[in-house]
Amino acid sequence: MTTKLMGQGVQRVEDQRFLRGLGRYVDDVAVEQQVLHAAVLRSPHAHARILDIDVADVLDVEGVHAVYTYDDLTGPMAEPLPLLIPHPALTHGRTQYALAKDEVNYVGEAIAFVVAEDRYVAEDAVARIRVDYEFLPPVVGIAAARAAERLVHDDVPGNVGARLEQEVGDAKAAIARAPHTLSLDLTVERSACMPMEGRGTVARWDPDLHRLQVWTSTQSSTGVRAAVAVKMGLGLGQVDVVTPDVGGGFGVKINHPWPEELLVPMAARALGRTVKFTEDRREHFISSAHERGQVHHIEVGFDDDGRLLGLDVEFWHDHGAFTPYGLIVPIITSTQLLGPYKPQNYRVVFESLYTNTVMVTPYRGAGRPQGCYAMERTMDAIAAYLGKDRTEVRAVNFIQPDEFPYDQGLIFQDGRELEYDSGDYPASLEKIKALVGWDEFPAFQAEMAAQGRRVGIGLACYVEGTGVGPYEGAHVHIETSGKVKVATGLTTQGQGHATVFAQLVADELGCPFEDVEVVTGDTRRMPYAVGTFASRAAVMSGSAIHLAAKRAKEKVLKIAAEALEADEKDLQIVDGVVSVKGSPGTSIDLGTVSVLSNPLRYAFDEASKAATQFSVGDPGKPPVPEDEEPGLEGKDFYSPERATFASGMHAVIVETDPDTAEITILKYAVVHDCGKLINPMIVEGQIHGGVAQGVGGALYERMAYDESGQLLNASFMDFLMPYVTEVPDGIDVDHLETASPLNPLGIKGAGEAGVIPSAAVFAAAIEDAEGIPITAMPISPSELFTLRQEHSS
Ligand code: MCN
Repeated sequence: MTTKLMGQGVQRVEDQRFLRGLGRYVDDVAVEQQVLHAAVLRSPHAHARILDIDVADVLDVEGVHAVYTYDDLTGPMAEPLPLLIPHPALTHGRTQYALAKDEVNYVGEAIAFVVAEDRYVAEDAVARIRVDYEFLPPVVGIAAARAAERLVHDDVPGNVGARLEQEVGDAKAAIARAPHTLSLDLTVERSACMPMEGRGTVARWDPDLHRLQVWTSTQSSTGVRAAVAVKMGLGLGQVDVVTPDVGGGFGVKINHPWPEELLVPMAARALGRTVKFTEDRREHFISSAHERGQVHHIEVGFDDDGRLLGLDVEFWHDHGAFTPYGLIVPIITSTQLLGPYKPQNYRVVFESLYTNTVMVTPYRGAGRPQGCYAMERTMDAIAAYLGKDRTEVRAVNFIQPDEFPYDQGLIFQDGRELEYDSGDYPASLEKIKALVGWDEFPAFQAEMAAQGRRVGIGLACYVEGTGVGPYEGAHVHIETSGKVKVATGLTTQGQGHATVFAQLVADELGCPFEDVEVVTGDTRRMPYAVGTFASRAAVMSGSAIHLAAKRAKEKVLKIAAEALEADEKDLQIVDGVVSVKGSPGTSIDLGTVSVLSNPLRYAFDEASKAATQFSVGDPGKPPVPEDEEPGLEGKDFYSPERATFASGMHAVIVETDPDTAEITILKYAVVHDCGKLINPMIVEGQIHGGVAQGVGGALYERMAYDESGQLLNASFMDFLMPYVTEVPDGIDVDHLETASPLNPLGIKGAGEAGVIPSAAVFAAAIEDAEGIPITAMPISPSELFTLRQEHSS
């Protein structure tokens, strides 16, 4: 028997291509001479009324083909962009127009769209557009939004887009009765992901077929297709969206559609030419999306052991100028903040606030990093207050392995109760303590202190609802060559999907791994799909692919049984050959079974695996068993009952320089439980990538807005990202595999885990090294330096 590939660290099939520069991104498609290029005029002001736009000078520029402003938009294109995830509490949801109408609400908002022979001409033409503005006072930051002395949207009182409260038990009463209480104020600054490839879209209109072909760098091809069809008054069947390689998404590319994803197809149809837009880095900073910015106030009551008796959390979420993704980020914070713990009484209330800054959409981790930070800092504060070990306080609050499924009593975005399916938090804690050397650390700290060096250790725990629905599908097709083509509608941004999905197909079908080719993000191949976000591909597409391969296998066995005159039950498939068990000579390969499944009987050349000629076969005999359709394929969809809960714990040891406040990572350890692993090497890669991103979020990255709403660090010269020199050399990862009972393979998601506990774990470690409370993240060396001075004075 062939060895099962699930669970093995199979090398990524994608890497050869990527490492040799053969990746094919949106900017690489449709590069023929005739392509027209687009550039966007963006608002230089955070808040202003548009009095007049003068484009008279633009069309005179040689090489300019068109210029569009709001007044040129018609029909659905002139309506606001869709609010993708509405929520009843979002009483004042607002989305932007593809091109600003009457008013601009953040620096970077698109005002005009120019299409020209090349990008240089387009940019020059943009510079000739004159706009008359009436300046309006901007609202920047959570404090200004709460003060509500100025409004972002005239018709949104107090700048409050939504207020949502949930309560389990009676938190305030429990806190009032508790033997010990604490209160904390914790801030996380706004930040954003920085994919190597920015946003980009190409569109071509076929006037004969009345079809639109779009290539776009997205996390949801089907989402873009739906938006383009709706906005351009086309049928879904008239729009094909292909997502080639994507150089990173991290959440920012799930916002479907971006204005440019609509304007490019609109211009392509109007001009009858292929049109392309590629975002530059400054545009990414000021006109894509940000996240993270939240301020939290926490009241907690606990007993002598640190057991949570009541937890009352209020937080304020900076939503930016618009709410395309509804309340998804703060709802995730509010419902997954509790992590692996079971407070007996919990109240959470948040306000989602408008500010004149770039809008917020989910960024890897999506609200969980903030929630984890709030909860874990509370745990650390309780331990410090009681003089207990931080791990002990956590352990007494864990949901125990025999308590699953565990219902926290909270309602998620979809209106359903949030229930954790499985986990083993005590076992994770033991593993992380061993991995980081928790018990040995105090001796090391004392030894270092004797040398005048400051070291600290931090630990943080989290859970992550992964693999959300509603569905994902897969199509498995065995070709006459014996090769297997697998199509899934979701897109891929570097997660190694082509490898893991091939592993699953090879396992189920019994074909060689090398014979499986995975196609993603092409609406022509899989028109019904949702997309890649919320760490859902492994659970959703993995399950759908497993089920589709199972169907294909059933069909293979039926046809082969007839061809081999054997009973299906006696057949096995090994290395792409179906044979009778115990009689290996009686066999037929998958390619030949595929030939047999076709009503047009091909004469097949075994050596070249090519069809040489065909006939219609025996007209009196159906090509496949009576209850089967022709063709050797399997298709299936998977729709989960609810999200499956992955979990994990991170620990870090840092050293802080007593003079310069430089923060050095001495050790970083991760214990992660994403259920059954498909490919541990890929999961570890995902975790390493997440940790690197988390290091950036915890120590360096913030969006530095000034009071007028200008983003002062909108370039890589000023926005600090960690380089390889700042990311720990060895990130030790250990796995726990608590199978999910919710899907056929027992898997849970892993793609966001690495980034969730970063702010929490670094704040804890720096606090331990310095002995001063860390309540605002990120914390760079200069901020640590200032904190020290404040504390010593
Ligand atoms: N996996 C596995 N076994 C499991 C769980 C996962 O082998 N039990 C594998 C999966 O098969 C997949 C990878 O690990 O190859 C991540 O799986 P999953 O958790 O399902 O996450 P998705 O594939 O849905 O990816 C989305 C997730 C998110 S939400 C963001 S944001 C993110 C991330 O993945 N953006 C990324 N990782 C990224 N990695 C790269 N390189 N680029 C991005 O933009």
